[in-house]
Amino acid sequence: MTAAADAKAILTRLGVSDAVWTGDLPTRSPIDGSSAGSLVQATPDQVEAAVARSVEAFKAWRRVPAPRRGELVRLLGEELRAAKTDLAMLVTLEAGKIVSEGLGEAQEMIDICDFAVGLSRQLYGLTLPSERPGHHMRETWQPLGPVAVVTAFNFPIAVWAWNAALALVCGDPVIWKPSEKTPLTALGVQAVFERAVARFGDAPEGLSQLLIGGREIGEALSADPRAPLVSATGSTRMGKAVARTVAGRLGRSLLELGGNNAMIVTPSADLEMAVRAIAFSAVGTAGQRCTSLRRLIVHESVAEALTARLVKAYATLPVGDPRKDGVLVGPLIDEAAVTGFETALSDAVTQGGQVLVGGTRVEAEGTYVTPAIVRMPAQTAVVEHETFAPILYVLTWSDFDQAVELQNAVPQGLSSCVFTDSVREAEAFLSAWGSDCGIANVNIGPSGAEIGGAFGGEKETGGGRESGSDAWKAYMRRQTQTVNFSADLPLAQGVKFDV
Ligand code: UN1
Repeated sequence: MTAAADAKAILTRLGVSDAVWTGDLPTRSPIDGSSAGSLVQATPDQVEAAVARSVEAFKAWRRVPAPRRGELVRLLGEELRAAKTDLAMLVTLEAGKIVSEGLGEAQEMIDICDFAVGLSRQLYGLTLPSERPGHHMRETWQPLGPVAVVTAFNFPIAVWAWNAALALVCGDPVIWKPSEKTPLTALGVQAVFERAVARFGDAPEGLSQLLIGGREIGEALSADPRAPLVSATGSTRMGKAVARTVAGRLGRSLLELGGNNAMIVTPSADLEMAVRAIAFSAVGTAGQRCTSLRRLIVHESVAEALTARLVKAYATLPVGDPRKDGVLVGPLIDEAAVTGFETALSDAVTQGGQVLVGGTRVEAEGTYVTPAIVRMPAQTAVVEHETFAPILYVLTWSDFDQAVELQNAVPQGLSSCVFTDSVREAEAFLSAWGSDCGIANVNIGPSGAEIGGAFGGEKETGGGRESGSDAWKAYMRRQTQTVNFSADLPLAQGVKFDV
């Protein structure tokens, strides 16, 4: 069976109707290039109707007590557990992740549901002392309204869950526009969501809607004032377009865009551990995570030893069908990604780079390449750019402050890490003058964050924070409330206004 046929069979098992296959959005598995057909896309009228339905759903959902809203997310978590292997396999078949990473992504959905269930009994505000006698002030978090969620191909389901689980407990309906490269996993998730809704019983219709299609859907949602929040994950170019449109109507956007993540390796680093961390973060998901390691900034005294070990490890990396046991590197998402990989490598060489290992297309059906390590003389233009493919640029340093400066001297600011046994270096890296990224790690790679922390980054990464900690606040509106329980009407700041 082709990968596409496998994916179609899973969708049928999850209860997705065959009617979805009667459209013109082509689908394709990067594993073997196979297609199971083309999908129906949402028309502009359907997008309009979905937003209208979401507005109605909001009117009902915001009245449901938050812990009861949490019950829906608890059921969603149960349904996701039951469907975990099917959804994970869809991720493998459609996005090309190895089985363990597909399962990890499905687990990330389950984890955020658990988090959101607990959150549904918190959503805490503040009480504040009023300067006026017999008055009471408090700060409350209220539901915001329909949330438009635009997701990327590389985490085709977890990022929806980060947004949806929080939005739903916060009292907001969701309208989901998945990447046109991964609509099948979205259809699978939507079917699982509908199961949770059926078990919940009295959820309003259209609490989470799926709109399959191209960028014009994202554009319509970004422009629509009925969606107070647009949460978008993808390229910096896309994010800037969303930000402009949403800002034009003074809406809120939550952006999670490109990363150009680095690891600083110091002389005291445990190189054995560093090699393992580098391999997972630079090569895992075929270098197609926002958090993938792209720059290795290594002290000159250990550069030779470390690169020699890495080259050895890369030389035997199992690249191939991600369904097979032992394979660690699946395909790139499509032909355009292979072209991007090849162009970046030839630019790197033009800019003085030396390819130490990998960097070639694998002759096979599907879009496979061998992960590359490139030694660079300096942080040239190609290194400052995020290429969504497994290319690791190696730069060297002699002074720690210089290494941190180099790390921070790129337009993106998502994730970062240092490998060191020195408390001074570790704490300096985590200090106000250290890493400028949203995520900073010590002795672990830059990728594979847990859901409990806020996820996102600075500068061209977009500034948004999703997932754990208090990221939920982006999905609510803050209200300052003052209640007068006295029989007088004193004014603030001592103002007198007697009529
Ligand atoms: C992404 O690449 O868009 O930290 C998200 C990680 C994953 C999420 C990545 N938990 O690598």
